Amino acid sequence: MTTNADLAAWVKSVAEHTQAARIHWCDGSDAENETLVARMLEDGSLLRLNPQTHPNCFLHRSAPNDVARVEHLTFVCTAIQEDAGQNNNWMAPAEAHRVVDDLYAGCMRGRILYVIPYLMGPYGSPYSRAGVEITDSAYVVANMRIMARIGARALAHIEAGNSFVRGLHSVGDLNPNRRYIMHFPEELLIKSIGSGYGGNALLGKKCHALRIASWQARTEGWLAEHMLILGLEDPSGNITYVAAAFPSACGKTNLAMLVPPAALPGWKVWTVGDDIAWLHLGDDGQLWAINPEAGFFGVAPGTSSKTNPNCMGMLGRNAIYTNVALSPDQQPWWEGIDGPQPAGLIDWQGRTYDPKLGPAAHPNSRFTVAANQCPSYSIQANAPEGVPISAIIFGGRRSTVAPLIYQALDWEHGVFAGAAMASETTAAAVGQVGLVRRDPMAMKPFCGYNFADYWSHWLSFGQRSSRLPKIFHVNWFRKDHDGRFLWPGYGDNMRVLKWLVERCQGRIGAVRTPIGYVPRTEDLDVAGLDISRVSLEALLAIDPTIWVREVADIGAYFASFDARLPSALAAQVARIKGELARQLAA
Ligand code: OXD
Ligand code: MN
Repeated sequence: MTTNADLAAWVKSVAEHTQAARIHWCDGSDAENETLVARMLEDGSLLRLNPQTHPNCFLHRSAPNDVARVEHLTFVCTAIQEDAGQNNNWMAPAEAHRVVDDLYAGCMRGRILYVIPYLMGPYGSPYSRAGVEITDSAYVVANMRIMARIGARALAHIEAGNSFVRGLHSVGDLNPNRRYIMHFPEELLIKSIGSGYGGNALLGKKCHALRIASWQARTEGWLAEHMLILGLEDPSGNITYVAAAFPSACGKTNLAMLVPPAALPGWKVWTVGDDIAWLHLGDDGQLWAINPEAGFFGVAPGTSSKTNPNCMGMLGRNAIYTNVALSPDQQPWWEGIDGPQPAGLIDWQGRTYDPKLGPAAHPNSRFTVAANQCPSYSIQANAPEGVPISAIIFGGRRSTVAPLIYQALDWEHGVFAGAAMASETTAAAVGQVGLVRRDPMAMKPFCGYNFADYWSHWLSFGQRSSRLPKIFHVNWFRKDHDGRFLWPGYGDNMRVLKWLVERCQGRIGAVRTPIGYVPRTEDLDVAGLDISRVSLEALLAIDPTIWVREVADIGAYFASFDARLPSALAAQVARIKGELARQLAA
């Protein structure tokens, strides 16, 4: 129950409309979690994993048609369509309410309605924001308990008079034809039905902390971004904080927890967040970042002690796994995990594993685990003021075109580099994998308003401060002519980050090219790495002929935003085109 009359009235009206059997206000306590887990073990929505090897760990198998975010069923419902922009599906608010409200009618009959008050961001931070999710899924409650700060303190924050985002979620009948993820930014409201999958159902994450928060951030002068946050400690003990945006399933979690190679002694990475950053301009003119989340909802396949030892170090306890495979001794298993594949695997759908039926673990199978279990968790991760960001990284998955790293010439060019980002699609969203699509700032699925206005908002920071972070672009995924990755990636990405830190500290040179500052091959520390000079040159090469095509493509994409496109971005296209033409003519 609550003393907040608006909240009480909303919960009451939802309970009546959905005909929930009863209402449970979540307090986030261990006892509550134990009751919910026991209930889920009984109804089969959770399976207990091996308590010897994985204490307090569980497996959840979602409906096979409900395994990823559904961008085509995700809507931003603003009063004026252009405010949502061509980057979002749009429906008029009144119609959207009607469509989903019809589906909510009676949808919780015989079920418990859980009310989850939650806080996104550290306790006591002026940047933290509250929300309340109503859901009929105990699995959602258990995941929200890990991913956000739920319960009494969040409710107290709301009852103290702070605004909150309302999120209504029901698994409905899990029919994809009756599945919608609706956002009403003008009402600070989310309505989601028909899916129990993470990004569609854990409403604090993508729906609130990105889509609704990005809208709020524009009106209030801050940024809500799809970015990891990490601290890079150099051998002198100095920590440079970096925020990095990559499209889904491009290794953000691995990068956030990177373990530097032994050949770079004295370097260390501290994890603040792996998915979302809220960035505010401080009185000192620096951008300060908090991670609004309290846990990780990471992609399991490919995670191993080689690709992410820190992650493996936190996955053995208190974790919820979704759609991974199961070994005969009840341990979670996925493609790419350490060791040989055990005989007698059960696949993610609960069938005896048969390679003819596909992979054992779903390619978008996940783990949910508390951030404070991470061995590299930063002591600054809960600092109310956040951490000061010295560099922003944009990155994509590109087999060709983009070099291993470049630094933007200035803020305006950096915003261009982010807006022009492109990446090959992955399994994190429903749809064809491996197509190149423009994914500005990795926010294509998550920006709650018109991208053209979003880029103007980014550019406006250039007028507000002269102490903004430097902006870089990276591509770990460049391939050679035979389709082999040129760069080893994972821990060795620290070598690229070392150059970045040294650029921030003004200690290392670079070559000025039309697309930005690129390291000379000798500037990258490849001590102890088996890589040829030819490969290094290929990784750093900028082919002006290919870039002429790339910039034409970027220009055409920008032009589709018509008159709302900020002129500074069109000017960057013209500048780069001109410089490339002069280079080709020389
Ligand atoms: C995620 C995603 O789950 O980006 O973080 O899809
Ligand atoms: Mn993400």
